[in-house]
Amino acid sequence: MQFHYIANTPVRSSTERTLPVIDPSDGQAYDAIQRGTPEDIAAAVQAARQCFEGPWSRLSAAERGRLLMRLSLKVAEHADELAAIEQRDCGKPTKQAMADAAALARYFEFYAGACDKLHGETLPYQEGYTVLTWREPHGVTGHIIPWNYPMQIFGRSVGGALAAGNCCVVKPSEDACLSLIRVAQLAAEVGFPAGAINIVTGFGHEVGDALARHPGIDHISFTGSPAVGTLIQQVAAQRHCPVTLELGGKSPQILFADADLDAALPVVINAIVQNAGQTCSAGSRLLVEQGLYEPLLERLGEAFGQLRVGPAAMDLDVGPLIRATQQQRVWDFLSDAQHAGIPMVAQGTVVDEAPESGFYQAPTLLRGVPVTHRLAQEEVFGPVLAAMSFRDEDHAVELANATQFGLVAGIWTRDGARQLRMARRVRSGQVFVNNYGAGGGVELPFGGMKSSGYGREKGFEALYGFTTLKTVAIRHG
Ligand code: TXE
Repeated sequence: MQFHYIANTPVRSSTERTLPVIDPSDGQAYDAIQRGTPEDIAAAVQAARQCFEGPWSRLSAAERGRLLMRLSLKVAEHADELAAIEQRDCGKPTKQAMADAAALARYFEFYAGACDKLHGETLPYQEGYTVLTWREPHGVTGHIIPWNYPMQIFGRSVGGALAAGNCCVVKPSEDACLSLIRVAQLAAEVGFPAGAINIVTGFGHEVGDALARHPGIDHISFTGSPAVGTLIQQVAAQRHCPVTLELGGKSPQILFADADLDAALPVVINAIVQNAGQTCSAGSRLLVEQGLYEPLLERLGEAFGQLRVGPAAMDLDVGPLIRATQQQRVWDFLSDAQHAGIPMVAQGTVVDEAPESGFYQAPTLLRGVPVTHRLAQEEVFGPVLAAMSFRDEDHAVELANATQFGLVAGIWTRDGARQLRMARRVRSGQVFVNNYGAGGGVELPFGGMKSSGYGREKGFEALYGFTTLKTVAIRHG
């Protein structure tokens, strides 16, 4: 049985109700979490506020940094344990789960070093004045985390917020909370004061909503679906609470005829099958210059055909999807494709060892996907790659920008001038040229344009979002 973690203490839900924890590899329940309530959120916010106004505010930036560094080392020490927890909870193949644990340690390391580098400025003003700006923490920040990369998203969001001097209330996804409860315990062990990191588990419409509405939350960081992002924004707007939203994408991989295919193909495949395609920055659209289209699809089809899907512990190319409704969502997209006559080029194989009760989906390559079809417009969040061809650079830009999203883009060409032109013209928060960093790059600011959201997490840039700026004008004499 798992508990909330509030003020460094395991806490039961005020109603003592629980929710099952399901292993996506076999669909069976193996543990239980607390089904939190608005009262539990209120308790967590109070603990965070007391910490923010008490022990947390007495720490210097350097001391905060040392604590974060201790947590980074502790996470690294417990990487195997955390990866094993995440693997079972989310259905991640071992390599992916280990990479996530390593990324979590790296986020804390990065933000440990950033704490005492964040500073304001002195500004020119009228004669006889000194004007300063101070970067102050918001206070208590709320973090609503999805199930696809719990540790990584916790690292980038909570790591940045703590570094900037905030205390945090975290609402993990009801589908994946176990690793985060453990990380909060590790934080207590290395000396984080009670209330700096608080975890309340439960349903989004119950505790997530209560968190977004709570007047004691001074900033909300949300990663999830556009629909829930809209709700959070509406709720937060009623009390003018600042929000950072990361709402996913339909990111294009754009291949010109002069691309280095040996370099591109493994990256293109990984960008859509990593975490079974349940990645906000998944490269889910493949735009290929006409002359390259047929030979590329042939090579890619062969590679897709060799991909193997199975239980997380088998550590194959792809693990299960998170839950039955996500599997159904992918099936719906594929059945729509079939009805629309969109040809399937190739599909991987679900291995015989995969229990029927698990949530498996073979990676699927589709070709000739019309730009207006929902497969080219909406986030599938499964291992489905939609290929289409383009005539020239203008056409590539038109297709790349023809969705509501704008999170990441990959551009593959050897032509240096075209690399820069394309990087400028594609509307997305990140552009990778001759590489594709799905989820990677702790140092690199990350966030979207258009319906992919706004605000930036990761990198030093995130610290600006987790602070508010105060201007102090002092008249001399
Ligand atoms: O997301 P939800 P779901 C996309 C992806 C996926 C789809 C649906 O396309 O197929 O969203 O996934 C909490 N008030 N992404 O339904 O519901 C919820 O408990 C406050 C992309 O799982 O948005 C969880 O903690 N919070 C994305 C978090 O929101 C609420 C990652 C995300 O869940 C809430 C996940 C409410 N009313 C899904 N309702 C990405 N950008 O990476 C739910 N939540």
